[in-house]
This record gives sequence, C-alpha cells and structure tokens, in this order.
Amino acid sequence: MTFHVLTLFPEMITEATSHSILGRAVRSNAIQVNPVNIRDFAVNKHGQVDDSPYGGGAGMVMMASPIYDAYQHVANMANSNAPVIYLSPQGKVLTQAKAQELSSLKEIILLCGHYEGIDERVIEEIVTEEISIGDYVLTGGEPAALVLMDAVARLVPGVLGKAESFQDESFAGDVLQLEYPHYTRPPVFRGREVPEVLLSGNHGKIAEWRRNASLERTRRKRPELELSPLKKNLD
Ligand code: 4HQ
Repeated sequence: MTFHVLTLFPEMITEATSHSILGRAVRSNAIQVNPVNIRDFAVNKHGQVDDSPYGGGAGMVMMASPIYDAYQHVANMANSNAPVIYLSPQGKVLTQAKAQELSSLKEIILLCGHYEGIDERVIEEIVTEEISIGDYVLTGGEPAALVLMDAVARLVPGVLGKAESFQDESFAGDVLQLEYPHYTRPPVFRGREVPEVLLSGNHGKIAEWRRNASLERTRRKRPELELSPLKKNLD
C-alpha cells in the first residue's frame, strides 16, 4: 500500500515513518510512503505557496495552484481512483472501522494543510473526503496524517510481526476493545503483585482472565465502545 502525502513539511513525514514498526514496514516494502513537497510546485521563484485571505483578516491561506499541481504530479503516477483525504477538524472522526476500510486500498493521497487553511476551491476540486483525528485543533495536518497512516498501516498484511499481531486475533473486526493489563518481571513491584493466575501456567485460565479483564475494562473506562454498531445507530 502506498501513502502519498501532500505537505509543506515532507521531513516530518519521512522522519516519523522511519522508526520502529513503520520504519521496518517501509524498509521491507510492506508499505510505501511518498511525501510530496507542495513547495516544489510554488507559483514563483521565491517559493510562494500562501497568500493573504480575500476579505481580509489575520494569517495566510495556502494557495490553490501549488496544491493542485502537487496533486496532479501524484495522480500521474497513482491510480486515478485513489481517495484524496484532507485532514481537517471538519471531517468525520477517524475510527478503527475507517482504518480497516482504508487498509484494503492500494493507494491513498493525504493532504496536509497549514496556516489558516487551504483555498476552498482546490478542496472542492480534488478532495474526495475529509477526516479528523479528534475534536481539538492542531497547528498543521501532518500529525493527523501520521496518526491515520499508523492506524491504517498496522492493518496492512506484513506490517506487524507475528508477536505484534497475536494480540488482535482475540478481538473481532471493527470493534475496538481495550487491552487487558500487562505485567512482566519482577513478580512484586513496590508491594504490588502480579495477578496469581498469570503465574499459574494454566493457559486456558489465563486466556479467560484476559478476556474478562478486557471486557471489564472496556465497560468501566469506555462504556460507549461496547455498543455494537447496530445499537449505536439507535441512539
Ligand atoms: N488541523 N484532525 C489542518 C486539525 C486536524 C484535526 C488544524 C488540520 C489545522 C489546517 N486535522 N488545519 N483535528 O486540527 O485532522
């Protein structure tokens, strides 16, 4: 799977996808990350990509043409029906189900905005969907694009190792369940003991304890996650 990222800060994307699990996935070709520098498509020799807003007001607006040209550059290599996702608080909030859906695509194009935003006309022209990573305000779209890429990439076959993906097998598809508590040596830390069952060697009992702990935790800490998608539609 290829993530094309239209951005003014391509190093943020390269750097953050070059470590740990994503770094390994890039090196092994399980995923491709293609940051495209919008400034390479600037309107003049000064590298201008933003301008003051029509109608006045503070701040700057990203110009339409550098973004459009950067998009055309990608569209020439990408398959033309790849979604173009604008990271924005105006989008639907990213869910595990959405990450699942995106993980089956061959390519996606992510558009990262900065300053006050992007000229509305280029959004109308190229964006197929808007996604938010949560109801708070970022300084730019790059951290949001990285969050989306991380959540999607780990669902792409070959990205997680056997040990890393094992955990997920016990959980059904789209529904997010909180993880059970984890413990490692020593058996007592500041008077706190590891639950006895985990030291018992009884793998049936251990699996049952973890299933229960996971359910109990989800119910207590994030009760809204327990609602099935069907139930959710009823409220
Ligand atoms: N942004 N989820 C880009 C966000 C955001 C979010 C603020 C995106 C600034 C220009 N993006 N604009 N929340 O806060 O995706």
